[in-house]
Amino acid sequence: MSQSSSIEENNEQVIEKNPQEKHLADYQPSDFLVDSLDLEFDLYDQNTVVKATSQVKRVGGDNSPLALFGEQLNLRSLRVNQQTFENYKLVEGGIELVELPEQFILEIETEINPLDNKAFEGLYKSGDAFCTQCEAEGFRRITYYLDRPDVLAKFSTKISADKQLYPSLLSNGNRVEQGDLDNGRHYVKWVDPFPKPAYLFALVAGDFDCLRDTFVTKSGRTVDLELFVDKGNLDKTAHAMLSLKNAMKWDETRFNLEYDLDIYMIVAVDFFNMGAMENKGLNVFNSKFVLANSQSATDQDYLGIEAVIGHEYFHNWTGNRITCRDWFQLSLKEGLTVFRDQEFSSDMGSRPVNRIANVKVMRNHQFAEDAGPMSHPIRPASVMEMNNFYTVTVYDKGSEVIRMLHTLLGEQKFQQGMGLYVERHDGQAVTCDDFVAAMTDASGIDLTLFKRWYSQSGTPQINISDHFDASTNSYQLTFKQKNLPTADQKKKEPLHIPVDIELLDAQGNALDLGNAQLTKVISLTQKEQTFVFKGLSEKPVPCLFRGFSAPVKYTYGYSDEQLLHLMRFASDEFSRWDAGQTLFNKYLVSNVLLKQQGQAFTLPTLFVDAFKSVLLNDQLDPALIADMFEFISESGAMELFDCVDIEALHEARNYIIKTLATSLQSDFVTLYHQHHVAGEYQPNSADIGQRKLANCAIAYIAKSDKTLANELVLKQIEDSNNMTVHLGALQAANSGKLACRDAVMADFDDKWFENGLVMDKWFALQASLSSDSVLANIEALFAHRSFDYSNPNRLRALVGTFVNANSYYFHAIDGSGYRFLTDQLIKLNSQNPQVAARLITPLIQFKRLDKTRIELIKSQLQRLLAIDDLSLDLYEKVSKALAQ
Ligand code: B3K
Ligand code: ZN
Repeated sequence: MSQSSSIEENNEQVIEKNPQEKHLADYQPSDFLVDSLDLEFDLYDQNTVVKATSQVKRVGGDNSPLALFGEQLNLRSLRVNQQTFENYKLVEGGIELVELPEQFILEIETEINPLDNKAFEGLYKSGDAFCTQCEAEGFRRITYYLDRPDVLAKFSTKISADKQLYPSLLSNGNRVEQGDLDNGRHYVKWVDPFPKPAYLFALVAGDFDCLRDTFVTKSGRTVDLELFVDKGNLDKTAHAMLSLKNAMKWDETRFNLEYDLDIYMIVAVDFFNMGAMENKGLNVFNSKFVLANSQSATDQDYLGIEAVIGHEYFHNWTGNRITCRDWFQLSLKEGLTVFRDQEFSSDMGSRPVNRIANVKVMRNHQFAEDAGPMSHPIRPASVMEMNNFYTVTVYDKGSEVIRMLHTLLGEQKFQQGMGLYVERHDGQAVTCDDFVAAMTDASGIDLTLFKRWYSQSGTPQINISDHFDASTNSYQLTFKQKNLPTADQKKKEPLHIPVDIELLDAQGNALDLGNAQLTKVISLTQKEQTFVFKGLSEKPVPCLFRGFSAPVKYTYGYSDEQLLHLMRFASDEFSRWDAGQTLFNKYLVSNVLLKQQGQAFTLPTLFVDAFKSVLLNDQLDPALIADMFEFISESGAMELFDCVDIEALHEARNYIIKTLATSLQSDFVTLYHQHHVAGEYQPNSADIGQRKLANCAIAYIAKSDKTLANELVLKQIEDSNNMTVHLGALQAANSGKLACRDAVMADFDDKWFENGLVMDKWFALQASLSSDSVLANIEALFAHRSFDYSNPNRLRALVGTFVNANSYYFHAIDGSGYRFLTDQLIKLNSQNPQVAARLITPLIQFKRLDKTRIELIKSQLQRLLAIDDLSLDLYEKVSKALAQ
């Protein structure tokens, strides 16, 4: 790959400009618009013919050429106003047409090869079915087109295919025509009445089972709901359908948004790069987020399905009806839609448990991204490969930014803002600025400063100190805000940070913060600010950033006693959990230091007592108790250090967990027996919480009394009537390396080897085994009867779990983990660069490692850089990592 670079002055920052980078600042509206696009597909495995007829008009740029994007296409013919047209040239990434009339009909015929498309972008085959994935820039692999989100056209789609092999021919909108053709073929024509960008186009052809249902909208329209799955999977569709109906109802109730078409279809496919895709009226889903029954899916799978079904459904308004002007605005739809799906899950289930799960994503993944070579604001300013920006920053931090707006405005004003946003922009392609403007105008709240969150990357660090003056009964809280430079941006400004606080007295009661308010949201807007609370008779324990009110790292010199106080008395259950996490992290860091100084690990009695009181608190939701015992991951914990000692971190973390397991063994055993749910499987919050706590307990028992745990595991498997309980036992056997481990793993394999999705759980267990032989096992498992290297789910389960969740072995000092991952990336680079670029993450986030490991990693990155046809997806990440 050839590179050249020039230096450009940009504000005060000197930024090296890579020619392959596209910049937000360079946005130009299109000189041409498309009123309608009529597509005809003649489907064949290796030579599908696509006829695209569009009505195009010039809206700007006097004589500029019409530049259409196109990749991997074989052009068969091109006509303008019914005449063969020759004023075009094929260029890198597309085609350029010149000397065009102001308004014209453009007909393009291309041929494509879906069978050979293993990148799963554009039209491809998933098993026996044809399906598409067009976001972000996949439509250009189907035909030459203005494949950009601000070009909205009315689509119609006619699909012809073999009738026996492909009885279902699906696309966006409403079915308007169908019939038989010669040679055993048939066709269906679809018309989508809503103008849309090409990334929302979808086509599916296959032989499916279908679950049908209906939903009556609040205005009384009946919508047909159709869920297509591979033959034989109908018994795994009920939960997805229920989730869809719940999502439709919830969006009407909470957001006042109603579905618009007469039909909503979801198709589950096995080969899919991500979770799912919100194509208008025809969602395509990774089967992982559709298929579930009690035998094959865990509680977590059920919750994941509810969240993703909700997410894609909510996109119908936040994404489809109102879309993005350009891809830099991705968080406009993704951050907002993640916020909406998080709220949906919280309203359907436990709010604190959901909040904890959201915050874990931030702390275990997003903070590291923000501190690494791919650091970017939620609205990136420059991008090489758009697929690289479907990130935890754009999605999850994006959602945190929306959540802060919600905190600052309150539900009522926030919903007024949403209403105004929809009223103003329905049918348009807009920007994040437009969204914030609607929020500002509806609420009357000035968000000028707040908007920095959209353009500034990095995790703010907030240091908090306090002072109590007994003579004046006043309490001062001082906040210092630090925004360190990141890989993409040197200069930083203070951000507008909402801090939700509560002050607790010695008895654990919340103090009056004025006007009988027991909690309060204060706004930080400067580098340093002090807030004074009057009329307090004692120094309180401050509960800060309740509910994780801002995506920041914060420190306050909490004593152990204060943390214990918060764990007991904070009114916000999230904050109780958070205090437990802070306590854990504090002793994780101190024990790592002890180890480095050659001293023995140690924990104070108070530490164990604090967690014991959690186990004994029968007022707490069992799910929350289980969460209190799930600590920051080893890779997430790297963020707690400037330079991390991998061995010491691993040992210290194990030591603390083992100490809790041993000291609280009898309590875990009691809880285990109390929370074992008998009877029919129900995926409701109460039962889910019980199973979660029982599985947590058995995992801890497996770390203290192996004989007892072995017995319990075998019995649990024998008695289990659902996957959650079965897998919980397996996890305990695997993480505790119990005597029965190999046998129960082999039994599971025998039982489930034909079900790839279930086997992913087994592959993930294999990959997370804490053993010197783990890597050799993984290499051998590539040949396992259930493994398929071209299936992204299998790869994520085996390779992804190892590199992300088995940090200690991934970072082995002999470099074997790094070499292994690089080998896989080289294999994947040409086949599926998108999946490769996702798997590389732990290899580029190396700045907190020691010199030896950094050198080992860099030499692997150099190896990647040297391969002939390195994809832009990998090049962007590798080059940024090496530039660090
Ligand atoms: N919008 C899709 C993601 C597309 C990713 C393209 N690489 C799924 C979602 O966020 O709902
Ligand atoms: Zn989304």
